[in-house]
Order: sequence, then structure tokens, then C-alpha cells
Amino acid sequence: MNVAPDPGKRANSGVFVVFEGGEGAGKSTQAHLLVDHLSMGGREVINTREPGGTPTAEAIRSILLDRAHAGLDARSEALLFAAARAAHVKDLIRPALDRGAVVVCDRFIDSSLAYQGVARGLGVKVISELSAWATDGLVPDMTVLLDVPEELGLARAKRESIVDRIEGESAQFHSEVRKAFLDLAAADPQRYLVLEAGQPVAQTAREIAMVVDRLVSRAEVTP
Ligand code: Z5A
Repeated sequence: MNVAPDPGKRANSGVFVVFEGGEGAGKSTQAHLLVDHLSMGGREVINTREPGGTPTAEAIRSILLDRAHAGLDARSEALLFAAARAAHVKDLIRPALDRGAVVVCDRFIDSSLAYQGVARGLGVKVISELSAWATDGLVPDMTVLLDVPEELGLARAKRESIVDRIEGESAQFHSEVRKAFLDLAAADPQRYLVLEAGQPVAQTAREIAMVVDRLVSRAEVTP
């Protein structure tokens, strides 16, 4: 299976860092720690998430995660994720990157490729094209994949909240998602940092900060 996304436009003057991985991988935890770390450098840092990040996209998020919509068909789901992403990029991410900010986002296009493209079986090509159109081709500068075995991730996520519509999918579904993320990372090793999500929080945070610091310094030298 080839799940490489089409090459698109990298962020212009700012730096765009995305966290990906399965449920309970620790994405939100690590995104917050990275934002705290980067904020100490005095640069503008935006912490955001998908689906969501703007009022319109957050409204779409409620539909997508609500178990009341258990029967939502796969194409509608894919279009809703793309619609939320279009609003998020246009209203929040792109303007922030144009100002030179560092944008740290919990999930982005690769989640659509893994969940809708692979696990829902819609196909990576069509989801890649849909996402590229929705975002006008925006691609993260760096994607941190926190790789988590499904059982561990779901056990962590269940401690946190009521299980949402997508968390409630089968173990097979979550296992396909995990494999799809690893395939995406293997296809684009320059953009991905893959870390084992079972490591202690502080150790993972240090490794991420080191790599992102280098990326941000390079962006400061070559705007
Ligand atoms: N989705 C999609 O299908 N298509 C798309 O295009 C997009 C998304 C963008 C969003 O749900 C759902 O939408 C998601 C994919 C789908 N569904 N699934 N499955 P969400 O935003 O509500 O859920 P999530 O993104 O999966 O986040 P999460 O469950 O909150 O997990 P997390 O952010 O990766 O983990 P966390 O909140 O940082 O940590 C979870 C717990 O583990 C917490 O108690 C932490 O303290 C603990 N933790 C974190 N790290 C560690 C370590 N290292 N050791 C021990 N414990 C830890």
C-alpha cells in the first residue's frame, strides 16, 4: 500500500508542527508541553487541534464526535473533516503562519488519510486530493507521530472521557489506523519524527523540543 500524500506547499514564514497518532497516544499532553517550551523563546506560538480550532470547525467537531450520529456514512464524515480543516486553515493556521508564528496542531491531514482513507476504506488518493483542495495544499513542516499500541492508547483515552463516536470503533479499525500512520511516516521520513508513545512524558517532550528547536532556528535564519 502506498500512502504517501501528494507533495504540497510547506508553511511560508512561520513553522507548522503537527502531532499525529492513535487515541491516547499523548498528543495533547505533548502539544501543550511543546507550546510551553516554545513560548519561553518569546515567539508567537499557537496551540490548536483538529477537528476544531475555530468556532465553525468546533461546531463541525461536535457533529463528528457525537455518538448520536453513529450512522454517519464514511463520505459524509470525510467531507465534514475536510470542511472543518478548510475553515481552520483559512481562519487560523494560514494567517498565523503568515505572521511568522509557530503553529502546533493536534492532528491534521494525515489523520484523514489514516482514518478515512485507510481504516474507512475510502482510499488514500481521494482523501489526499480532498484535503489538499481544502487546505490549498498546506503541508506541515514537521509531523510528530506518537506511535501507540491500540490497547494502551484506548485504555489511556478511556480513563479521560466518555468514549466518542470514532473511539468506539473496533480494535481492527484502530490497528489499521496505527499501521497507516507508520506507513505515512515511512514514506516521508524527512517530515516525520516517530516516537514510541510508551516512553515517560518528560523524555518524549525533551526529544520533541530538541528537534523542533532546530527547525525553528533554521526558519529564523531562512525566512
Ligand atoms: N479524526 C479523523 O477520523 N479524521 C481526521 O481528519 C481527524 C480526526 C482530524 C478526534 O478525537 C477523533 O477524530 C479521533 C480521530 C478522528 N478519534 N479517534 N480515535 P479527539 O480529538 O477527542 O481524540 P484524540 O485526538 O485521539 O485525542 P485523545 O484521546 O485525547 O488522545 P491524546 O491527545 O493522544 O492523548 P492525551 O490526552 O495527551 O493523553 C491521554 C491520557 O494518557 C492522559 O491521561 C495523559 O495524562 C496520559 N498520558 C499521555 N502521555 C503519557 C505517557 N507517556 N505515559 C503515560 N500516560 C500518558
